[in-house]
Amino acid sequence: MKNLFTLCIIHQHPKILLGMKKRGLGAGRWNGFGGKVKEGEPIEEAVLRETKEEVGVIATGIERRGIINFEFNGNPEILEVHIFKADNFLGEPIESDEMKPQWFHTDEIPFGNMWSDDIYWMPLFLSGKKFKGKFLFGKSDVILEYRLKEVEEI
Ligand code: 6U4
Repeated sequence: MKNLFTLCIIHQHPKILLGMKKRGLGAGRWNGFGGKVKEGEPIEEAVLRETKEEVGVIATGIERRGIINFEFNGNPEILEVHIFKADNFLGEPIESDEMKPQWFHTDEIPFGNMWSDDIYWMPLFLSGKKFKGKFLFGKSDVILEYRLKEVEEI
């Protein structure tokens, strides 16, 4: 079974906007904004909807940069996460029930308190590359296996 998710990172060099996830999948970690794509919903609409819901802004200049499949050992569900970059936004970031936003300098990204795969693909993301990959997690989100490659088109 495959479920589609979005992840939006607002990148205004040298800073990125992340949110501390307050509940649900990935609670207690910094992450971009996003969530499950609804049945029949275009992915580009889903990423804008979730970003608005979670941080109160309308992301602009969005571009799809990565697709990563995540699997958890012993669980047949695959999370296919589409990662977008937004270079601007309308409105002001505000805290929601789900996320507390904060800007981070790209040299001070809190990888120790993020999903453990982020440190692998974030350098590609920050340098403007497109990428595809797959991560298999074991217990406590330890990475058992991964593949990650830069691609020309996504
Ligand atoms: P609700 O509470 O209904 O909005 P739902 O929409 O199902 O939840 P949510 O918001 O918890 O999902 O979305 C999970 C978010 O975490 C998505 O933006 C995708 C992201 N995500 C999932 N696995 C990830 C991983 N391994 N690394 C990462 N982000 C991940 O950086």
